Formats: sequence, C-alpha cells, structure tokens
Amino acid sequence: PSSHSSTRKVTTMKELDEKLNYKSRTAVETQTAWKAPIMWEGMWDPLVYDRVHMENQSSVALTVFAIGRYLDAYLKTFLVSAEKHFMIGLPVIYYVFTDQPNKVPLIELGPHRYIRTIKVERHSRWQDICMMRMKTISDLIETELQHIFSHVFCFDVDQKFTGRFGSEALGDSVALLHAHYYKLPKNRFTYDRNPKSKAYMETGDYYYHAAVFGGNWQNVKKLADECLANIMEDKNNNVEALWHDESHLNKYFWLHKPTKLLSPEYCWDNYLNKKDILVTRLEWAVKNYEKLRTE
Ligand code: 2GW
Ligand code: MN
Repeated sequence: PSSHSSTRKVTTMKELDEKLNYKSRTAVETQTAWKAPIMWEGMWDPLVYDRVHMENQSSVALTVFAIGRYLDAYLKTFLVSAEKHFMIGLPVIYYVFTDQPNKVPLIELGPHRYIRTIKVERHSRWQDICMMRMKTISDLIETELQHIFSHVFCFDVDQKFTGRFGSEALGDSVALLHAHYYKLPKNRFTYDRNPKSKAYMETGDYYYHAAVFGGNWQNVKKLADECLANIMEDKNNNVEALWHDESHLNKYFWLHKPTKLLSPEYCWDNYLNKKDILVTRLEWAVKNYEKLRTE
C-alpha cells in the first residue's frame, strides 16, 4: 500500500504523556508545576505505551557500575531481575562497567537484548567511584551510544527489579523522586548547602535520587557533562558536595527541569511504610555497609 492509503494516525511519544490519566490518583501529586507528569501506577495503559514505542522504534541502553565488592554482592540479581521487568518488548543493551570483567555473570538474555562489559579503573575513594560514573557515561554516549540507542537509563546496582519498569518511564529527561523525601517538606531536603560547592542550592523542586535517571541520549550526555564539569570544579576548589553526584544531579534538575518524573514506585525502600505504593517496580537491596565499605 502507498503511504497515502494509511489513515491510522501515528501517535507520538509526546501525545502519549498528554493522555495520561492525572486524576486516577488523588492522594499523590501527579503533575509538576511545569506540567511534567509524575508517573504513578494507574495513570496509563502499559500496552498503549509499548505499542507506540515499538512503532517509534525506541531502544534503551542501561548503564550500571559493579566495582569491587559490589559485583559479587549485587550484579547478578540486578541483571536477572532486569530481564524479567525492564523495558520488555524493546531492544535493550546493558553496559556493565567493572574492574573485574571476567567475573561478570553469564545470564540468559531475551531476544534483542544484549550485554556489553567494559573494563574501568577502580578509584580508590568510594566517593570517586560514584562521582566519576558521570565521566564514563558521557564517554560512552560520545564513543558508541549516540544515534544507535534512542534512550539511556543509568542505575545503581544495589537494587532489584520486582515489577514492570517499562516504556512509560521513557522520556526526554527523566528524574526519580527519592523514596525517603517525596512526602517531606522542602526544608528537609538534603541539598548541598555549602556556597563553595557548585552543587549549592538554597531551595529546589523535589529531592531526586541518583540511583535512577535517564532520558534521550542527547539529554543524558548534557546532564553527565554538566555534572562532571561541576564535580571537577569542586575538586579544584577542594570541596565535595554533601551527597556527591546526587547533589550535582539535584542542582542540574533544578536548573534544567526534567520532562518526566518517576514516582518512588520506581525505586522503593521496603523499610518505609507502603501507603501510597500500589506496586514496587524496583527495590533497594539490603546493604551491609560494614562489609561493603571497609577494606
Ligand atoms: C559506594 C559507596 C561506598 C563504598 C563503595 C561504593 C561503591 C559503589 C563500590 O564500591 N562499587 C560500586 O560499583 N559502586 C557503584 O556506585 C554501584 O553501582 C553503586 O550502586 C553506585 C552508588 O553507590 P551506592 O549504591 O553504595 O550509594 P547509595 O546507595 O548510598 O546511593 C546514593 O548516593 C550515592 C552518592 O553518595 C550516589 O549518588 C548514588 O547514585 C545514590 O543512589
Ligand atoms: Mn545505591
């Protein structure tokens, strides 16, 4: 058939978000002041999102770091659970950054799902392990990701997928509401309050969690570059932001508003009371700080 014979309108990804049912949840905020959706269970039809993203040929790269003891402790559970719940139906590539490539577990992958292990140096300070992820992510997008995968999601490894984390989470610039702060007043947010740091901020919109962020590759590149530049400027000035890369991420999303927010369903801490949480999609792993952080 010629292109003229098709009368079915192709839905764009933007139109999908405009059709979200913002009124389906009443006890929680479902839209920001700048009209970005906050994604809570019940607001969308997952099948419609999947169909439109398949038609638009969306594809997703996931980045995760497993350095030192975090590899044995968390990586296998993270990947195996992602194969059950993360962006099922879309092409996915996992980029695993580690100092021990030969220890990355072999896991069974679904069709159109790939894994790529890339060796990185291990920074001696854990703060640098966290912060320097921004450099690695930026380099990856520059050298091989751009133009190939439409979207990028960056994750902490110390977590496990437990429910659908699907195409509804895709957007141009995506931030996650931190489970511990989404109900707290702004004066409790732990932004960096040191005027000497580039992450310094007096007030903000929300407290975002650095365990999950994403967007199209262009925006994730901008985010990583700007956070990295600020981290390096802090290093030159001998200051370090309170919560490291997370403080810089919060500053970035204050200056450049995300186009989509994920509710804490997308990264839940089971230690908390589940009152507003109808489904947990990703859960914090139990952490043995003593064992993981001492050398
Ligand atoms: C991190 C802290 C202390 C000791 C070790 C590490 C560590 C982190 C490591 O030895 N190996 C490693 O691979 N990582 C990676 O960095 C791993 O992917 C991990 O999930 C991520 C962030 O570290 P994590 O999960 O221990 O930090 P959290 O859960 O306390 O996370 C928040 O705050 C961090 C900054 O302090 C980051 O912003 C993180 O994204 C936040 O979720
Ligand atoms: Mn973590």
